[in-house]
Amino acid sequence: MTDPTLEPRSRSPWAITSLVCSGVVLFSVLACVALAAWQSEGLTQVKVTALDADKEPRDHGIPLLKQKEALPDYEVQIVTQDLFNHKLGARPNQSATDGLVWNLSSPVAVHEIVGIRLLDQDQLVSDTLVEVPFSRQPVEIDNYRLEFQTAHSAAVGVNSFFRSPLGVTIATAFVLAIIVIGIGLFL
Ligand SMILES: [Ca+2]
Ligand SMILES: [Ca+2]
Repeated sequence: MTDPTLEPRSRSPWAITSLVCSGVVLFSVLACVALAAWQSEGLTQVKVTALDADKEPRDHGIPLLKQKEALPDYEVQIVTQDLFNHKLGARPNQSATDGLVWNLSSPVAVHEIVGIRLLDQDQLVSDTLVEVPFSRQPVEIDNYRLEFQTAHSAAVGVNSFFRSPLGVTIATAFVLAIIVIGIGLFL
């Protein structure tokens, strides 16, 4: 790589170092863009459909008493690699036979998702009904069909870049290269 603005005769060790550092900066920026684009797919919507209303959980089985309240209280959680539970909230007293939809206000990167969990919320401990890995195809398990929608976004890509060890390494190389170039300018 030759830079016409640099005269070979006057090239000091610092000039070579800054040239190398400029290369590192350029490479880091390109790697950031490439990795961010590659990891930019985020989960935006979860749809849950119960296949058989008779098999949905109920809070009690007493006839005529509070039939509306007895309906299931579905809740969806997204579990990510850092074992963080993204709680999407509950839908109290609603059957899922017509399909219930949860939209994510901030999409979760799909490559970070370990599982998508459907629960029936309860006053003490919510019961996990099913848990499935992320899938681009609809998943049918037990009494439920789960469908997922995704979208690509720069925010998801950049966030997951800075959370990955490779991203942190590249960002560190970028910062060090900038510091070295900065020192070189003052010498
Ligand atoms: Ca209920
Ligand atoms: Ca319940």
